[in-house]
Amino acid sequence: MKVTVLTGGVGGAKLVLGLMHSAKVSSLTAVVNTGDDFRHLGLAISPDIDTLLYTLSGKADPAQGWGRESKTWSFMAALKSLGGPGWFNLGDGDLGLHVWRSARLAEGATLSQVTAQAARLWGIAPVILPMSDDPVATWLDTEAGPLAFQHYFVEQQCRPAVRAVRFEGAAKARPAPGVIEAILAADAVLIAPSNPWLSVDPLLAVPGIAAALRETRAPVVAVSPLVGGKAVKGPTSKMMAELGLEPDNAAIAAHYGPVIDAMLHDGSDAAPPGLPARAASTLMTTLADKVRVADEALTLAGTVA
Ligand code: FO1
Repeated sequence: MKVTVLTGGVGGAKLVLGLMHSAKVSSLTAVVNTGDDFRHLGLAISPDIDTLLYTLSGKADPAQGWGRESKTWSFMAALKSLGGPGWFNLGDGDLGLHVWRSARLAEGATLSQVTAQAARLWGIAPVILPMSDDPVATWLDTEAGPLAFQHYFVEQQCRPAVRAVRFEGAAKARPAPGVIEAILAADAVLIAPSNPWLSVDPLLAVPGIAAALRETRAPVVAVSPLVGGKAVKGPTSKMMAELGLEPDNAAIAAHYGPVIDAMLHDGSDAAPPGLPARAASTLMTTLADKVRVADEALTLAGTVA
């Protein structure tokens, strides 16, 4: 089965890893959120692409999910000793990717090209596509004023109440080469259990992507990020409350609207009304869990095809 998955963040990378190991999947394309991307200390950081590259090549730090395993922190210690910013942690091993990417972009390569090159060099078989090669930046309007995504997520630890989320540059961004084709040519399209408002909406804000999801003949299945009314990681349910929504699958399904055809959700939560749905245990701790959740989502896709 040819599968395309829209993903962002740590939860999304777990599902993509499960899909990569699923016997049902013959070819896999991951379209990745780049709204979290930013320039930090002159470096081009693409956190969700980094997380996927590390996860699929077996390099991810297993405890935190992001960043490279076996970290040493000499760079951060030196930076802090000079009064440099210490809120965003770059392990010594992570710097290799960030410095290399920044140099390749400065030479004129696109983010798609740099990402494909890293995937090839690290032996990753699935195709990894940024949602766009054009800059898109997620901003949050909060009770503490406007915050760029990483300042909200990492520096402020998601504390300020969110009033609105916006994606700067999205209206003018073009889908990266291959994104629309991967959605239209798939047998099944999945939306990973990433935060719908922070990690999936940036993808849907790039002109052409939501239209392709509506147009594709493939069933589009969202995997809910909720387990027992809460996200496994991150601020999804807190944000939903701040936006005046119930933290449930009905609100998530309503948010995605006509873009999705079905939802896989955890058995501890109610199904969204009026939408084909399947309940399963969606907690992805072991590799076997990840493959099982991937297979459950594809089984559901098969029933709505
Ligand atoms: N997440 C954190 O919570 N703290 C960090 O210091 C941090 C550093 C970091 C460096 C490189 C990178 O690729 C990701 C990093 N992340 C960090 C994760 C990042 O904030 C992601 O955007 C979130 O996990 C949301 O997807």
